[in-house]
Amino acid sequence: MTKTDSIKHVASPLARQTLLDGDLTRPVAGRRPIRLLPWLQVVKIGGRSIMDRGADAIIPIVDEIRKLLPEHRLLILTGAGVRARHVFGVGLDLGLPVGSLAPLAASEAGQNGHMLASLLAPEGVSYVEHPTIATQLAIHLTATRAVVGSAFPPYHHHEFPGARIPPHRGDTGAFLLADAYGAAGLTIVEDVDGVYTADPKAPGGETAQLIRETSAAELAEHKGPLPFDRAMVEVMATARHIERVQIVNGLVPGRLTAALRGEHVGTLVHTGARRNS
Ligand code: GWN
Ligand code: ATP
Repeated sequence: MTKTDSIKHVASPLARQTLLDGDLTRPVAGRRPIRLLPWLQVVKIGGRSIMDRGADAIIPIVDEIRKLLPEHRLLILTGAGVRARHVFGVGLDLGLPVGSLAPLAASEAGQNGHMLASLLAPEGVSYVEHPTIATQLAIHLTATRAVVGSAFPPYHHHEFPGARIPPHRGDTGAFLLADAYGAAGLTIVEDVDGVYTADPKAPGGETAQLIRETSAAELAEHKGPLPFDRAMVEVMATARHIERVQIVNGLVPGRLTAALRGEHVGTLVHTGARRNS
């Protein structure tokens, strides 16, 4: 056999079949992926719920994160907040497609990240860009205890066109990263104690009950609003590593610290991922 022939016939278990038939690909592609950063803790800080409140909410969180650094290696991701709501309003009025609105909102999430990282700079924490999160997180988190980034996934004009408001926002982006890296956990920091039966801040919300523990499957059936992206609930169903996410109130000192120590201090949402499956 000539050298050219042997190159043409590179052995590959997927070489002779369509990738569209799940029965054929499952023996090769059905295995659980490895955990790339099993020591990583991902923390999503709400844009509207925390960052938009300014110093009153941000400074205590920064103090808490500072004290957590010796215990954990953190990827801190910030959501977008009210400026993104404004840009959605103007953009929708102008008739812009969802793929044009997605990066506009994403840049607001980035702005919040830049501000948070500046406050943590004395601790050696910096904002890192999307490409750095994608390919150089390990080296950065070996050099320092935490980095900050934008929670938005960089879908841009690849955003799904089903809705006019980009469905994949900060919570979805944070979950996708945590699961892709096989992180130790994901904690979502909001301005409520967790998921309630209805929005506790809406009119009539005083009767809403806190749900201490639930699952993505149950939330998929929940008709009312949730304190995070609905798209995250969909992604949770097919998660590979992250078995549960905790939603905590970042306005109450100590809740984030307790959550990262494995305590149940907010709402636990179980995903579709199963240990050893
Ligand atoms: O700009 O604050 O990363 O980390 O989705 O893309 O819209 O970009 O279009 O590395 O690639 O505004 O410039 O901006 O927030 O996303 O970044 O400062 O190409 O570091 O240049 O995937 O930060 O930014 O907004 O995250 O979420 O230059 Mo920003 Mo965001 Mo910076 Mo990033 Mo988008 Mo880049 Mo990007 Mo764009
Ligand atoms: P972003 O990071 O995208 O800016 P965020 O995560 O900071 O957003 P919101 O998207 O505003 O914040 O979500 C938090 C809010 O969700 C809470 O302040 C609460 O009023 C509202 N909410 C709606 N439904 C519920 C619910 N079922 N349980 C708890 N809070 C809810």
